[in-house]
Amino acid sequence: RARALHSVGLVGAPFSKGQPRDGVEKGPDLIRGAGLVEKLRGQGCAVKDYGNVDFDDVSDDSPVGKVRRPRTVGLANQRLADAVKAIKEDGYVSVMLGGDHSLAIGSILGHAASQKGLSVVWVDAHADINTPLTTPTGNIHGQPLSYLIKELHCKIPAVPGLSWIKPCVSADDIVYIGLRDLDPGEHYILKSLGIKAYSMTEVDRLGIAKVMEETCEHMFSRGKKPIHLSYDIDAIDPTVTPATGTPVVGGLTYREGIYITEVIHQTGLLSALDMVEVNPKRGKTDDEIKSTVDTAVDVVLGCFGRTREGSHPPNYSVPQPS
Ligand code: NNH
Ligand code: MN
Ligand code: MN
Ligand code: MN
Repeated sequence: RARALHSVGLVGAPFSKGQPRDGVEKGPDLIRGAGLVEKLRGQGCAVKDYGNVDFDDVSDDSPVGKVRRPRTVGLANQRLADAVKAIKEDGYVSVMLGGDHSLAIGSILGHAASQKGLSVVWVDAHADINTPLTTPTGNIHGQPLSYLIKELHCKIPAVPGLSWIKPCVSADDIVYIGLRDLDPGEHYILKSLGIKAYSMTEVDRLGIAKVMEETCEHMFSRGKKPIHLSYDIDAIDPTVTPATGTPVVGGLTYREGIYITEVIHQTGLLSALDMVEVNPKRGKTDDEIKSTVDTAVDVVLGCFGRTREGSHPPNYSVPQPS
């Protein structure tokens, strides 16, 4: 091929301290082990693997109010933000393999540092918008967006390890897809900030095609900005992707989950992707783990032009019998 169709900069973030269950730090190496890089190259992408970010434990990291491990999570996200910023400055679409969803803090901040403004598409069973004061669990993977949204900044108390975070997205720049398990504070925040959200009810009512059409309309209504797609594997139904920390029944089908990526690819605006919350230790069998990891791989491939109708190289010709 003369020219790569997409330039992908891959970074692994083997980090689990945004939530209490181990295993999610194994996500990056498992997803690579399922052939992600080879498959991306096979569909015409130029891929640079930046390897895994090195994370340090902060030894004395006692909870602050309800918030668990704020210094460890804060430091990890500073490291990740630098890595993603460097990938963007090198000219790649950033692909961050988690790890838990607290990593969206660093991924989005690093991405935002290299662009004027972003649209964020958050595909998840959960809204991940609890503040340090609304969180029922204290787990930061349920809070990342609260630190990143300008309109919420006045509701965020100073928490050691996290106070460096400067909000970089507006409530209007976010679209949720797949929601079905929100805490009361989260539901209030979504309604009061008027954040665009397609819960599973809207997916049922409208169908995924209309949901994506409206998602694009909403994003493009105020100019075409680079897209940050933050994809929590638990958005997809646990019959398909059971190996995740907080599975919720009634999720997206495999087909709906992939269709989202096909439409995002077609916009030509995808600038960064997070693929998070794959946790092999939460799979009951090898088949459960494999189905989860393979689906995560397919989500990434869909974002970079894999089509279910098939494809052929531009210079293809049917062999002639001689
Ligand atoms: N809303 C809950 C919390 O804040 C659960 C979050 N869990 C997730 N989010 N997996 O995607 O702790
Ligand atoms: Mn999440
Ligand atoms: Mn989730
Ligand atoms: Mn393409």
